[in-house]
Formats: sequence, C-alpha cells, structure tokens
Amino acid sequence: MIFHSDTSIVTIDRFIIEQEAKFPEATGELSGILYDLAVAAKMISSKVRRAGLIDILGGAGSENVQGEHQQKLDVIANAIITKAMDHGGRLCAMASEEETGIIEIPPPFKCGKYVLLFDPLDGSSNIDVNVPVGTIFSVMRRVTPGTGQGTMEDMLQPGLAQVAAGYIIYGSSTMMVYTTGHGAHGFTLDPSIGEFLLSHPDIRTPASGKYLSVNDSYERHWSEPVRALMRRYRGLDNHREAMNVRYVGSLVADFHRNLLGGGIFVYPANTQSPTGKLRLLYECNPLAFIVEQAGGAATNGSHRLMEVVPTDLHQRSPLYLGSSRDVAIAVQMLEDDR
Ligand code: AHM
Ligand code: MG
Repeated sequence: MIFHSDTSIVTIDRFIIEQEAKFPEATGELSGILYDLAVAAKMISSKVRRAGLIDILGGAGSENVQGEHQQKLDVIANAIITKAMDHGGRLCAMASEEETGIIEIPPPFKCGKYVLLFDPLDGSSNIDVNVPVGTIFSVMRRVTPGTGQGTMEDMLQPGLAQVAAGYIIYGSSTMMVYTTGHGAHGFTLDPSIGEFLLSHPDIRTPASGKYLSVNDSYERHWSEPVRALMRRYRGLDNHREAMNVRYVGSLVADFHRNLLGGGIFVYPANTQSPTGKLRLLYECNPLAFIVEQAGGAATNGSHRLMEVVPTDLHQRSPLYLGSSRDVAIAVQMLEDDR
C-alpha cells in the first residue's frame, strides 16, 4: 500500500509552479528568480560539501594543479549567485554583503522589475570547523520607473516591500526555506537526484520556545535592560523557566533550529557595536519575513524590523528574532532602553 502524506514527492520546481498558478496575475518572473536561486544553492552546496578537501587539494591563496588561483568559498558563492542571476532578464540590480556597491546587470542582458539582495555565505568563518553555514536572500520589486538599471532607491526599501525571501542551510543536509508571503516552506536537497524536495510545508514556529541564541561574551558591553532581558530568558529573575542556550555563531544554523524548535535569536546593540552586527538588508529582513510567515516575530528592540526604512545598503541592526511571545518580552523589557 502507498502511504500518501503532505510531503509526497514534490520538487521545488513543481511547488513554485503550483504556488504561481494560485495568482492569475503572476507573470512567472518571480518563479524564475526562485528556480535560479535553487540552482545556485545546489552549486554552492556542492562546493561547501568539498570544503574539507580544500586543504588537501589546495587552499585559498594557493594554486591548484591547473595553476589556477584558489578562491575562498564566500567569494565563490558570491560569484555563483551573481552569475546564476544576472542574465535572466528578471532583475534590474543586485546587492551582496560581499560587495561594496550595487551589482549592475551586465550588457547585453535585459533588466527586469526585481532587485535581489543576498549574503552569499553567512558564517563562513565556521567552514574551517565544519559548522553549518548558509545563504540568505531577499527579493523586492523595483520602485524606479523604466527598464534600465536599478538604483539605490530600489534597494533601500523596508522589509515589508519584500516579495520573496529565504535561506539555504548547508548542514547535515542542504535545505532551502523560502516564502513569497504565503507561508514559509522548506525543501531538502536529495543529492542523489539533485532535487530539492518539499520536506517542511507551511512551517509554524512555536509561540514560545525553548532555545535562546545569544553571544553572551558581550554581556559587559550590553545596556542594563538587555542584561535584565537575558536574565529573564535564563529564568534567573524567577519570571519564567530557563531557556536552553544554543549558539553556534552561524546565524542561519541558529535561526533554523529555533524556527523549528521555538525560541529566540538575539544580537543586541552593545557599546562596541552600537547598532549591532547583523545587516538589515541581507540578514535581518529576509529572516524576519520568514519568521513572521511562520507565526513568529522580529524586532530591533523598538520597532518591528520589517518596518524600518533603510538608509544604507550595509546598515546594521540589533536583532531579536523568533517565537512571538519571546520577542514580545524583549519589546516590553527594552522599552526602558529608549
Ligand atoms: P558574517 O556575515 O561576517 O559571516 O557574520 C555574521 C555571523 C552570523 O552568522 C553570526 O550569527 C554572527 O556573525 C556571530 O557573531 P559573533 O561572533 O559576534 O557572535
Ligand atoms: Mg553575513
């Protein structure tokens, strides 16, 4: 007997097509962007899987047997995404955490109506110790008229303008999680057939969670309300049960665990990094969109993250991201910080 479940074999391509069919006005361009990102993800995954062999086969700064210069994986990932995405005629510009300015669409390729912002390989310092890393992406519609190159105005839009966002985690398996504003859905790569298969349809994050992810070596640089908040999460002020602390220092890995298991990822501002560390456009907003679609919340401590209007491509933001009740505690306790 065949057992039919919600996760009966559905490839990411078929899922994207079926989602698109629900919107008669859709032109297929956004679907095309998502397909291309899935292809880039498979290419990056195959490189990451060989990462431990780089020392054996030749590391960054050295030359390989063909005399070619070896590149670091974050540089390679940046190039893979750029090349997978620049020629489809759907984007009018890109921006990457790895690049200072806007990445233009090179001629003769046509410019389209969307912009893509991405962090090609977040947490790449973890590669050397075999900890999962991730790619994060965000797609917005251009706001400038015409069919030419996109501009800074197209990039500097609040997270609420995102039409799609997601991440790829290169962990014990490779997974892509994305949203187009109709739930957050996860796909696991079957490397033997090279397909992402639907494994986590309509992810819901618990309203209150068990995991707290924070780097508390910065405690001495936090404000007093942030310290009090962390004591609350740890159950030290007797207001709630202690959360379990889990922090690998790789945002996508920490976020993914908390999304499925419930909890909060926290990277507060501190006296050394007055606006936090993580980037609003490449890291915070895409994950905020995903977590909200999964029933969670994201704030910078004083505002819903996705409402913040960016002023700089590489702007940083404090980040409180996860289960809605845990984020609400942060909002309430950080009022004293303002
Ligand atoms: P990166 O973009 O340079 O890779 O840095 C981002 C990473 C995140 O993955 C992680 O959550 C954070 O930096 C860890 O920072 P810290 O070592 O200060 O805790
Ligand atoms: Mg990063």
